[in-house]
Amino acid sequence: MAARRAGGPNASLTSGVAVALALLVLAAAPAATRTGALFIDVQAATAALAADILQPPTGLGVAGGTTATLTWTPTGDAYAAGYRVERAPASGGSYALVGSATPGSATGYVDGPTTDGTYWYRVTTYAGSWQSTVAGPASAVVKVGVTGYRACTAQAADAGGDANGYEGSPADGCAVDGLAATDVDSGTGTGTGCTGSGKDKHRFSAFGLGVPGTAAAISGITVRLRVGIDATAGTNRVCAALSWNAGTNWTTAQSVALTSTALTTYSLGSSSFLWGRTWTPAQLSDANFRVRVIDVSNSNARDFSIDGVEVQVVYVP
Ligand SMILES: [Ca+2]
Ligand SMILES: [Ca+2]
Repeated sequence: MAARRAGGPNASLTSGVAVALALLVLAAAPAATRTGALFIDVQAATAALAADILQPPTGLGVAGGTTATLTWTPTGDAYAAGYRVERAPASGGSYALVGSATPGSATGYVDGPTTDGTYWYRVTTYAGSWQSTVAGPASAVVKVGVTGYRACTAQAADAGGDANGYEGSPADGCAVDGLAATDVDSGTGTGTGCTGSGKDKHRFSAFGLGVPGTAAAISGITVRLRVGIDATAGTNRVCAALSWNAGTNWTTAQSVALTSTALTTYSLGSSSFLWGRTWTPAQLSDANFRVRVIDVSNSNARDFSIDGVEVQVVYVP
């Protein structure tokens, strides 16, 4: 047999066989082993294969605060592409992927949960579809800014429909206490949109949200309504829009279908939903912030009851 020469036809053939063999080894390796074959020298006269284990990062640490700041020492495997970060509400799981850090020399990741809590993290190294065993878990306490749900303490009917909003015991529409304000035979039209002029509307205010003026950002606003109707036939829903300047301008309304005659709690928005705009703390003050509730039904015989209107704001302290 002729001697092989680097770069010659035989060397190419040998390399090609080695590549094919490497692919076979990788394809055949069960994912659970997290090991594979590494093709280590494509220039040599005879290409070499070596088994290797992709190593996780070491020294995983997490610092708490308004975010969770992860740090680690990178893997020693130069072919690593990056790291996957998983989070769980307890050390035992269940873990879910929250993000990744690249390249393989990366040394950390910042995660921003939107609710207070103790969070557990673990990190794996990846290279293609190849993944290391886990580093961690390690935990940190994250405290974001959250107002808790605050009920309104003032309200007034708006124009539209019967022009009297919740005309029955309107003050009962703020605190959730089982006593409800009523809007009987709501509206003057049969449209089912939130913006129809024939729909009864009522504005609620003075929530005492108390978002500090030093807050760095507003993350989300949730409106919680406790509403009932006299019958569920047809199309029945409640819409809510927000004002940041005492009712001069309003956001696009969000809506929810009403599914029960009993007083039922419905949420609009979320801890990460901003109703289509960027807010400042001052715009959430009692002087400026308003919630407009719009009762919508295709029947003008529909009666609406509202026990409470509450708002929760999540912010970055
Ligand atoms: Ca009314
Ligand atoms: Ca009430």
